[in-house]
Amino acid sequence: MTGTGFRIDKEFIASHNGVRSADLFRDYDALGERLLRRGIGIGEIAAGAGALAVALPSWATGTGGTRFGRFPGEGEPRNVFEKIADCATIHQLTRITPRVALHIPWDRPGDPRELAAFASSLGVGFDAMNSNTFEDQKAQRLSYKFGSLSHTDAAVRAQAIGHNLECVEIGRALGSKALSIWIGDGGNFPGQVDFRGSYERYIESCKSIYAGMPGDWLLYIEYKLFEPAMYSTVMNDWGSAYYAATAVGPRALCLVDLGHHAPNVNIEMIVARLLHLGRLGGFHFNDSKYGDDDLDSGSIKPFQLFLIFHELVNAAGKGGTAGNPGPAYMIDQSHNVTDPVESLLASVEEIQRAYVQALLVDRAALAECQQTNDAVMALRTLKTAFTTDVAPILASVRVSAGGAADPLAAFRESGYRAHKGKERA
Ligand code: PSV
Ligand code: MN
Repeated sequence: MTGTGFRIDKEFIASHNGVRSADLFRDYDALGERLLRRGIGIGEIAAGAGALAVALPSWATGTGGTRFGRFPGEGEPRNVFEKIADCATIHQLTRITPRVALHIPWDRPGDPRELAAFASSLGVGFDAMNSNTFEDQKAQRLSYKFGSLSHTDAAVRAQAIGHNLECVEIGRALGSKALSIWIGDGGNFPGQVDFRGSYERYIESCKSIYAGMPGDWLLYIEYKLFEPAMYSTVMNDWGSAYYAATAVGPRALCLVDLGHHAPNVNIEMIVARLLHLGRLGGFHFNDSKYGDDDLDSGSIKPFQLFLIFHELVNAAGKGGTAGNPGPAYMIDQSHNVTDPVESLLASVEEIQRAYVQALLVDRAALAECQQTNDAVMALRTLKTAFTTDVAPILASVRVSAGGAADPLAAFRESGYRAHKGKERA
């Protein structure tokens, strides 16, 4: 088993928190007083904040890149063990990222049991398995150049199905309970792909995968409007994902990757629709300005992130998540110019912030505004929650759970990356 190398120790976190604790208590109490005036008990909100869990993507711990280049930083993880170690560090500082979503084959473990033991020794487990039939691997028999699960050739489809089932097998040994499927299948030119035929073949392939999954596993169907196919994508939008999920089976659900929509699409409304239909599986959080930019969560459209959580909290309160087995929150980002661990720390904080702000919405007041068609006050009700500085709640929840008051600052102060620079030559 690989060693972990440098780890941030508990004493370091305690001293980081120690110098901040007096200010933090004051800020928390002041916020508690302000919230009480709005009829909100800060303790209940803090409990909600602490219960949130966000999965980290194994593939985002190293520098991503674009097709124009990649600029890796010092001390990046060289293998899946080092990626898990980085994810565990993020969990150590934030306390709400206890699981890692693994990508096969990028992070294929030699012995899954060894990896599971290693992860567990660092206090993390595994979330959804992510298959990859959008690239060809060395020694792969048949090419995915013209598709995988929807390919016209049954042999290619069988190979892609086999790969997904292999991901399930690895996931079983790791303690995962879900498989996420995202395909790059589609066409670059009008006429290239038979829209109906390819969609049918995709659904049939998903049915075969589903049939091979254990009975307590979930299948997440991820859609994306374009790229790598530039004209048409087989699994292109939430409606296609929704129908496919219903055709495949009750444990097939839709996965909403925020970057997989055209700019300005009303994603929060898609979330509401999928909740309504009982097929919301989960999220790949990230942010974007133009397309599937994979920027850090909350960096471009924090209000959108808040509105998404508002729909989720709203539905939970109304029992509207029945049929949606607690959406899986995962991050899917590509870090090109930042330290990936820093980007993930910042993203986790933004996701938790948006969730906590959503918990603050005065839902009775909002319902009244909606009933009376008071648009101005409806928006103000949402904005009152969205503009509340909930940082003291986030920090105090982290500190109570043994995490860092300021994860980003703690990470930098710890010298983690410099240590890894030496270890990961
Ligand atoms: C490509 O867009 C992508 O980001 C998909 O969202 C997958 O979830 C991810 O890659 C990893 O396979
Ligand atoms: Mn994704």
